[in-house]
Amino acid sequence: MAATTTHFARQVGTAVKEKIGRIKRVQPPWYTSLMAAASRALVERLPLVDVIVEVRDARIPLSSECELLRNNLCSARPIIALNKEDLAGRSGLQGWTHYFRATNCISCGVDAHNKESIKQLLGLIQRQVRELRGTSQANYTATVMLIGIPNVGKSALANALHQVGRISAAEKGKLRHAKVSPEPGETKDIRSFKIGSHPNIFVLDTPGVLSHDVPDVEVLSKLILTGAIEDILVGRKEIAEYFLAILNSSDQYKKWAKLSSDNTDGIYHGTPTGCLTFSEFQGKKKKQIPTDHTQDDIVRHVRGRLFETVTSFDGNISYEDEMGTLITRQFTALQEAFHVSAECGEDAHVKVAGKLLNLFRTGRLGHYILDHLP
Ligand SMILES: Nc1nc2c(ncn2[C@@H]2O[C@H](COP(=O)(O)OP(=O)(O)O)[C@@H](O)[C@H]2O)c(=O)[nH]1
Ligand SMILES: [Mg+2]
Repeated sequence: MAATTTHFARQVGTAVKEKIGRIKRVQPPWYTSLMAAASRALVERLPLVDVIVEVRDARIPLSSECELLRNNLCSARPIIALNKEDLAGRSGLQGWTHYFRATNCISCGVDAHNKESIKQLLGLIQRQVRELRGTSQANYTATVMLIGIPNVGKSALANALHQVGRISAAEKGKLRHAKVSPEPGETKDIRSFKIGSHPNIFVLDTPGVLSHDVPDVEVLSKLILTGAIEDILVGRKEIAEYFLAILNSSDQYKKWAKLSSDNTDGIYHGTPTGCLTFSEFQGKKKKQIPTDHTQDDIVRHVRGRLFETVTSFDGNISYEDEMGTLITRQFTALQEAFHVSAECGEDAHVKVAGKLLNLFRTGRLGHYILDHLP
């Protein structure tokens, strides 16, 4: 990570650490009594399962390591599933899967929303099960545990494996659903889903677990940016500033030259050039039909403005204060791109930050891997 980016990461992590220090709780806010109970339940179950799939966020292959697993040795060799491959970029992940394989782990990139990708993960699980089963009878039953920090996509993977897995037509008719949510901490219990017959394979979806120790500030900021820890511990604006520092130091924006207003191929259908007043915005909103198409226009407009602001900036972004100046300009430019009314005053930048983070977290502002290969 570039030195300037580290500065913005540290700002987020330090703000959170200070807040935790001020509230003087014994445990950090994410380590709820539910998480403590879940951690105990997982430690008890770990020795009983046949295959462990450690689900990590592909954008942070190291920072999303599940500490509970590191501290509790288990007989099974875990499969490290780098989920959300679509957000990290497949090519960037290759080095990581090689790295994990070199450390004697089985590893693969996964996209929980892609059937082919799920089939590959299922293949790895079945291979492990076959090795364990050896020559035992056909009614052999294996249990696979999905384990990881919150929000890495364990429940989404459990659902996808359950859908894709080889189970009878009658069982397919009664598919169960684990709750999937963009907020961390939604899975409260360990639940089992059938993902194969002959041999029977069951996958356990589990609640996300984090350590009760506060991690290093940079890891903390990455966990917040990627959504493993809730935003409430620090202002959204600071998190979005950190994201903009990453974007400005990356190559992602360079792909968006065609979307800048110097290159209007009729791309900004109906987007305003000036700042809208609140009543103008309300009037416009009534006329708009909220479709994905509208969203796409906003995404294009946002990308274009980001490209313009970085490329027209004549300061040196390797200095923290100059990166800060660029980021302030970007907030102002994005206010218009996101149709945030100037009347929102101070709140305008917070609104922009929330919308920008949403686009980053849903992969609409490019691919990012925030950790560095050791
Ligand atoms: N883009 C993308 N989003 C995913 C993927 N897997 C899960 N998600 C999203 O990540 C969020 C957390 O997923 P969830 O399964 O509830 O995570 P859990 O807390 O680990 O069970 C949800 O908004 C999911 O839709 C993936 O492979 N790609
Ligand atoms: Mg879950």
